[in-house]
Amino acid sequence: MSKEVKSVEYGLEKIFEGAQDFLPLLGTDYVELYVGNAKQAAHFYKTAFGFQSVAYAGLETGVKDRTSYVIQQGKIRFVLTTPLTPDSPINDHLKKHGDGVKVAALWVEDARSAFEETTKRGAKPFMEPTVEKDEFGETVRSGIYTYGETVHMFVERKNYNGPFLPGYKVWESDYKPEPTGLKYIDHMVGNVGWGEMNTWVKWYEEVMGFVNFLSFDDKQINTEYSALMSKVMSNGNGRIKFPINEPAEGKKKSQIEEYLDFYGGPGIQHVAIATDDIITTVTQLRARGVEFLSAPPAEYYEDVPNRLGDHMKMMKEDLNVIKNLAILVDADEEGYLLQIFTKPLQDRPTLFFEIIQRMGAKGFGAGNFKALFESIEREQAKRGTL
Ligand code: TYF
Ligand code: FE
Repeated sequence: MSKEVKSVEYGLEKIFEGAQDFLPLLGTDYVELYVGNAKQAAHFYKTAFGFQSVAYAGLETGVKDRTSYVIQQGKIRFVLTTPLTPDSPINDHLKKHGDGVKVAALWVEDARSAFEETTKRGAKPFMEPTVEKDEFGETVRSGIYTYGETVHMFVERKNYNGPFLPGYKVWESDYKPEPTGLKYIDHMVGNVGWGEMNTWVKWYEEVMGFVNFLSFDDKQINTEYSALMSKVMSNGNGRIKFPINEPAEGKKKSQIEEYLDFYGGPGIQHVAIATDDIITTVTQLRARGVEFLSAPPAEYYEDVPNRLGDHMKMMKEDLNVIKNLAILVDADEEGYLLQIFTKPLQDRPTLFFEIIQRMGAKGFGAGNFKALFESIEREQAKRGTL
């Protein structure tokens, strides 16, 4: 059931009551993927999604054991990292998890205090506060583990104005595919094991000072075959949202369990990226070969006016265009939202992207869950993992 967390207006921000401010977060800083071939992955994310080259670290910059490519679009910054030598610990991560998100980095005012405040509340350290310097200034970074082998880095960059982080050089590239309208990361979802969701909800509350502002149980999130539970954690200003999913018992295998099997444990399931023109974005992405989950049946779209109620009047998108692109539509009290999900972005059925356009709605498309999960199950059935 949806737990009500009161929110109040505070200046321009909505502040969730109950959230603690011992860990003030300025935003998402970067998302780092460990991948088998960073050069090819960078090309794929640039070509398919319209990211631009920003920075590079590797043999040419004196880094001996890995290569990292930094790409950006809007406020979204991805780092694609691959090991260069057999003894790099990144290989262990890759062997176990395949390509996936290693780091969800958060931009902070004070990375030392972020480390101290979270580790004293029980966070497992990943990296002690570390000063890094180059000709562009200095940064302080620290890091803690969250679920599985996933890490939150804290990045303090007020004394730095280089391309990315000290040690990286500008990556000049003549290849600049058109951006596709991707603006910022709306949320990042983690999948955790059976019975572990509430442990991680408590972890985000106690260690990070977050609040649980939306919950979905297996009565709400189920299809004929499978089920899951989900709780959305948010920081105080609502800018950082980390929903957490747990599999639930159904007639067949939950998509969360499939993820856990192939990822070898908990990890980040999807990164939701905001656009303010989903029709243009999705049209572009499709033209570049991005594959999306299949459309729900025609009745789903016939029911949209009913589901949107009053919000239908403010909907400016053409429902037929929405339908032809297989975009999903949902509404809550405050407005509506449009969303669509890619197929997995690598061979293992693990990480995928969501593209979302919020038109006032603050929710997560609960009204789409059934259609979405049925579409995921069609894919699971093809893989023989349902
Ligand atoms: O982030 C969310 O909650 C929505 C819906 O396995 C969702 O995007 C929930 C679970 C899931 C896929 C999408
Ligand atoms: Fe999502």
